[in-house]
Amino acid sequence: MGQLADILFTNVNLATMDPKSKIAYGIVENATLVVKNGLIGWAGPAADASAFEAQITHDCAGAWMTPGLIDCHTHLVFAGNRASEFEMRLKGASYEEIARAGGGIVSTVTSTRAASKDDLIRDARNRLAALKTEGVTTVEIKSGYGLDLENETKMLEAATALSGDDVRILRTFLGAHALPPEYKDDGNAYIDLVCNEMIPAIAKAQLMEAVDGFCENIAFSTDQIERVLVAAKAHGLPVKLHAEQLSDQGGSQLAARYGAISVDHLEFLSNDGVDAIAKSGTVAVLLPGAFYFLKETKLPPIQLLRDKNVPLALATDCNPGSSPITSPLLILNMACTLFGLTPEEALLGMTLNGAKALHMDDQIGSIEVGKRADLAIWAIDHPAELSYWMGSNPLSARIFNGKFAA
Ligand code: DI6
Ligand code: FE
Repeated sequence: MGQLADILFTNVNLATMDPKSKIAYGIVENATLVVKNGLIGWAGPAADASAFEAQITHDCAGAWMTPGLIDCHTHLVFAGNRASEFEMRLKGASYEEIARAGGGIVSTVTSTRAASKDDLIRDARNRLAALKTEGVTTVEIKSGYGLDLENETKMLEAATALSGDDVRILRTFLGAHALPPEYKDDGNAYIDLVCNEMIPAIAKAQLMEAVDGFCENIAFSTDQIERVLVAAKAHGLPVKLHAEQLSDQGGSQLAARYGAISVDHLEFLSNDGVDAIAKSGTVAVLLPGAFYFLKETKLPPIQLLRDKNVPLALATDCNPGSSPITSPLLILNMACTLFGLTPEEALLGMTLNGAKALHMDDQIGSIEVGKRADLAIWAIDHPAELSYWMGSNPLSARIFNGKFAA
């Protein structure tokens, strides 16, 4: 009798994204993969596989398997939409002008505050379904459209309710996203609320895995953000930062000093900023969807980041203002066409480096023995196709925690 397995995948080509592999994409052709107890039990060339006896044997008929995709930066929970601002921008108004005139993030805050938790869950579930349809198995969801304890809690509870037996959700508290109308002209008082009331209460309720902020002219200064990072650290929480999206504020250097797991956006990242995050081991999360939708022209310093070996992750940044995008495959394509990533770098950005941006790379993000069996099977002839097709979806199956998931 062979070794027992839960699922045996045969006749499959693997893009393992295993960092130990010397081969592009960590490719193993004509492979076998074994799932046991929700984990990857064995993976390698079929010729090397010993006899396995499985409850389910799935003949992949030459299809490709990758790690399940990871969307490490989203604002998936929100109410309403901002199509009218899209129209205003097309008539010449800028994202910053709209924000300063009381639209932008604050308009989504108004609709999110008015929505019930069930409304938020229902709308976000549709967007989550779209992500899953394209092979996503892990999603990070930020708060940041409540901007008071009650509504930030409601958002994070909605995010919690979305996690289930077919997807992994990680929650990030983004109280320092924008200044709520009731604190107009008093950013410091709002940051007091974030640090002294919201972070302690949300930490106590165990509703977040990390803390984020928006360091920008139209949001919070480095001094204000530093107080948020200090409060997060005091609660033992890892930090991330929206940095250098519309201007260079030095947010990345600040985040690096606090050992941030990621800094995100980075179009205006300076050489000093690159040096700082390279030293702190911080992941650079690139968000080409927001770059595209805001018609930005300044590119993140990709070559410098590569030269300094900064891990590059990619995400949809799904949100109603700057990136109303629920297609991770489109993001892979945009990363290549707009930012010049190779298809291999792009896939790494939505697998292993996405996992790194969530401090989860010991458990997910690559096909390696002992990691969670979060997998995607694709009807393609080469993994570069994942970045190549636009508007078609070659996913043929998604496996979450060792089980076939819809
Ligand atoms: N930067 C972004 O691109 C999103 N948040 C942020 O800090 C935009 C959020 C929005 O416009 O609703
Ligand atoms: Fe964002």
